[in-house]
Amino acid sequence: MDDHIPEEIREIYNKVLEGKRISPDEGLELFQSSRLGLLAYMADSVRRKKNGLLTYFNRNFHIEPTNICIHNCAFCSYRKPAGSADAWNHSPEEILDIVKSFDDKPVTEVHIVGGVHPDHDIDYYGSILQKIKEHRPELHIKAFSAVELDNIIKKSGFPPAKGLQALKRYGLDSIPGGGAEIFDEDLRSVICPDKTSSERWLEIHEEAHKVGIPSNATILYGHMEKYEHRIDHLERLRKLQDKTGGFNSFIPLKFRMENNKMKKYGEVSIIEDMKNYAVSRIYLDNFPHIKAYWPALGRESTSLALSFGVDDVDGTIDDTTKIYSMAGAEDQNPSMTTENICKLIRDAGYSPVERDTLYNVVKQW
Ligand code: V47
Repeated sequence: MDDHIPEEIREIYNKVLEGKRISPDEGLELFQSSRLGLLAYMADSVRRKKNGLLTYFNRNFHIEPTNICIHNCAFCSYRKPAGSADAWNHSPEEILDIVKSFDDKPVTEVHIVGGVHPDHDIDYYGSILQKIKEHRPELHIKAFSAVELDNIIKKSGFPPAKGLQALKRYGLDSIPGGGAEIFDEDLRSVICPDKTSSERWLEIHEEAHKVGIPSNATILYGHMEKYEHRIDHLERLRKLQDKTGGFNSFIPLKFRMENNKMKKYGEVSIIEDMKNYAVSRIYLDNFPHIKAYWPALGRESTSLALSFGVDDVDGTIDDTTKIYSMAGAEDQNPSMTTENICKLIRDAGYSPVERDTLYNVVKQW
């Protein structure tokens, strides 16, 4: 194999196979390399050292409390103005009713994320958490992106650690990775100008980790960013993970272009998707898991991504999220049975494992 490795990446290839960390310049070199098979081989070797052939999924559902939002991100297809016919804003009681509709299903996680409604505060979020925990204490609540948390913590007047501790007492178990978008400040000022800064996003995750709340991280890629911006994003995450160790998984989110103001950038190819998974796996040597979020990526690409470093495909979802169907993803009603997910994983040559949110094994399928 070594004879076929181009000179410019031979050193990087050796480093990756020896389990050594690569530098930002080396990460950039990998993005610029067009040798997709080689990237797959390197990323797969990193994933095998960490997770063998195991590929994780869980049984989960989403609740989106509102699609009304004080922010107006250019990539968002989901936000609606308050008062419009298709805007919604659920009360904590209505959210509990949605949770109750899953009483007869063996779900282990509810993922709650939505717009930043001007009226929501820490009491509203606390009430949601408390009601769910009273009703179904063992259900893991992965809730509220750092952008939602930023808003309610500011409103409460608490320092981040105190606000997060309060939410933890109400029942917050972990934080999803949304709102990271792309950390570069210049790009952020174009695609989500008035939103939580990168520094604040990282601060909230750091404080969460310190008070014992684990989290995920995302990147929104495939729009106007350059490879340098992706590496900068990965580097900021890798540094924070060195400090706290609180991230579970990294989730690259492919930009989908329908019904939003960024359609002019189009969507990147499947080659670019796979390259992005592979470089993410190789670069983030301190992240235990890389997730392909199938409702955003599509099922076939998700299956393929398993050969490019991905070891997690998220969950069954049960048709409970609208964020990606509105942005043009193939699955307009995203839902997979456990059998569908296991087949998708086996077809790619890997072994399906049902996990809980914190990657404890529920069942090896
Ligand atoms: O932050 C919004 C993205 C995110 C578009 O932690 C878009 O397990 C592409 O964070 N094209 C929210 N992406 C979803 C999210 C998430 C999803 C799955 C699992 C986890 C986890 C977290 O969705 C937003 C934004 O980056 N997004 N619009 C779009 N048009």
